[in-house]
Amino acid sequence: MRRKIGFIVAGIFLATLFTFTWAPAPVTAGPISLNYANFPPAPTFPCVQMERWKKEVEKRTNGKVAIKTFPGGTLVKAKGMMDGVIAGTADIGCLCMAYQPGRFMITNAIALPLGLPNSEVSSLALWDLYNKYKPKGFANVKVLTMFTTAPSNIMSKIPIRNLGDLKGVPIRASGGAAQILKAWGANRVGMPMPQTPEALQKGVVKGLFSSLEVMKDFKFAELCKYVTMTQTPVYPFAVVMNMDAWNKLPKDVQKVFDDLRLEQCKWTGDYMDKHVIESMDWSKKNQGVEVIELSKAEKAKWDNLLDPITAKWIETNKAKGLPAQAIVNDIKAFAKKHQ
Ligand code: DTR
Repeated sequence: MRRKIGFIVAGIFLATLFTFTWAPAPVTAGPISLNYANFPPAPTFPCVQMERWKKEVEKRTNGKVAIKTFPGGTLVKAKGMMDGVIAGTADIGCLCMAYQPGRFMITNAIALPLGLPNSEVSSLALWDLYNKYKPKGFANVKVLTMFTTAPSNIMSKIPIRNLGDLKGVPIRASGGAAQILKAWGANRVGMPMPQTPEALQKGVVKGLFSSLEVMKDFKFAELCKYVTMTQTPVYPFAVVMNMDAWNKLPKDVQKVFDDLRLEQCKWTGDYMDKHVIESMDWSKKNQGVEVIELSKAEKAKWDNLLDPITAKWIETNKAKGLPAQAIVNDIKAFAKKHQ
């Protein structure tokens, strides 16, 4: 009896050993699962474009790929997005380049006050700019798409009808927009968008400088009853993927992602432009927001103060070895092409 049990135990042992050492690797069932991190809340445009991309990917790969989305900075926060993706905390992440301005010098040049007309045109120009210069800042990731916001305007609790009204007023903005607000005499306060609602509520700032879809998406229209139209600058965004995660994808899935790059750029630009209109209709009708158009003479004063900014950017970056003048010329030419 003992011998019999001994044989059975030995048999089980050998069978187990064989299974684990010699059996072929099991075929992984189910879809490839990827995490996609985003920093602002779900109803905002970076997350709306994320959900659209997820839907398209899942459809076009016939369910071979499943995207798990994390809005609201739950997986990676605004300023840590690029490093979070490089480290693999998230497979994919959406970042606002203005939050790390020194890191994305070339693509951030699209945020100079160049009078770009709308999100669709400037998104396509940004995509051309990225493809022409392939900046080092993106060398360690796979770029899945890029896009920009619509042009920025001042949203405020107090009416700003001229430069005098803006003098010393604390206004929240990030990145290159800081220099613009400074040139106009405002007191620029820097922080990423997700911290802005609290700063406005607490009165740390009296307004913000951004594209106008946030009036509805963040309900800023409930606090900011005035919008002063300046229509500059746009902000560039990128969606990037961890390089190892990218390299592990089957070729047919990589093709789906690649085919979506330009399409997603254009889709987001178009969505943004339409959503700004919706947001302002809602703000005026439901929240009684007043839109202030500067007179021609007043606007000329504001514009004159911005003229030196681009010239200074060219000079500083030329000294650092960047083809700065060519970059600015290219942005203008790309925008003209897409207009
Ligand atoms: N204008 C930039 C970027 C930005 C514009 N709309 C949104 C919505 C959600 C997050 C960021 C942004 C900014 O002011 O931060």
